Amino acid sequence: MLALEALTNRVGELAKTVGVFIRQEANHFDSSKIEHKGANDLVSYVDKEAEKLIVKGLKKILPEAGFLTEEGTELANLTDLYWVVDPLDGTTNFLHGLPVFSISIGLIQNDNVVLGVVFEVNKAECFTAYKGGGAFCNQKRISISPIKALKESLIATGFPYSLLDKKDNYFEIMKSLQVSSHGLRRMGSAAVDLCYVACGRFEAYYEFNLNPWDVTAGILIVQEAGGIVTDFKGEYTSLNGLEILAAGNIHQQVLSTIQKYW
Ligand code: 2AM
Ligand code: CA
Repeated sequence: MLALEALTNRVGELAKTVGVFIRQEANHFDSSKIEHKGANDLVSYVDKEAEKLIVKGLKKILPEAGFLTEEGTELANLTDLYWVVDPLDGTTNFLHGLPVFSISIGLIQNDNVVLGVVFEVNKAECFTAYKGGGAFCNQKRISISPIKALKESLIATGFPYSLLDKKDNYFEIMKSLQVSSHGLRRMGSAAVDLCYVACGRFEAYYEFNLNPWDVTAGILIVQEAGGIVTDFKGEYTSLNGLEILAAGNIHQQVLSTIQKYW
């Protein structure tokens, strides 16, 4: 049996330490240091260095676990116990000097997320959860928004980088939700979007075509805060991030809108 509470605390401390590094680098970052992984897919030495620090720390905390990491510091090793790491979620914000970016670390045991930590660097908010233990922000218990009406809700989304043949469908969903809610927000860090659903700042968040490291930790944090996370069919989402809808009480209302146009 993993001692999940103690593990979560140690991972939270690690994320905060690496967050200090990222924040320092943010103060003197210049755009000549940006590399392109693909169109719109940016990375810097900060992502890579932060990932090395995280992997080193996690190996000390739980030597037997494998890794799935965005920058590939470790070869993917998806055994019955592995970490899923995004060292910098919201890289585009970071590179443009915008404030919303985070570290996201999840732990998967036998295909279930059992631990999630998201550290939002600029507000220094550490969101944590472990399976069955509730969700927390800086050690204080958090829960989803009590709001039940779509028209009183604030909804987060992203603009997917690859829309394939779904571009018009996606914009129809956005149009519909925009006029029937308090509005839409596009923060640029999926991990932060999920945590903001968990603590009730957003009533819902949906996106398409993400990667596992963007969503793994945040999914558990939403669930432990009382929220629902599904794909666009309304079924439990596997952790690939391809379709994700996370919400509290308005889950069914947003799902219906998505399904009308998807
Ligand atoms: P990243 O910053 O770690 O790359 C923003 O809506 C979300 O999309 C972020 O979580 C961001 O993660 C992710 N993202 C950024 N570029 C992407 C790309 N080219 N393909 C898929 N997801 C991307
Ligand atoms: Ca990243």
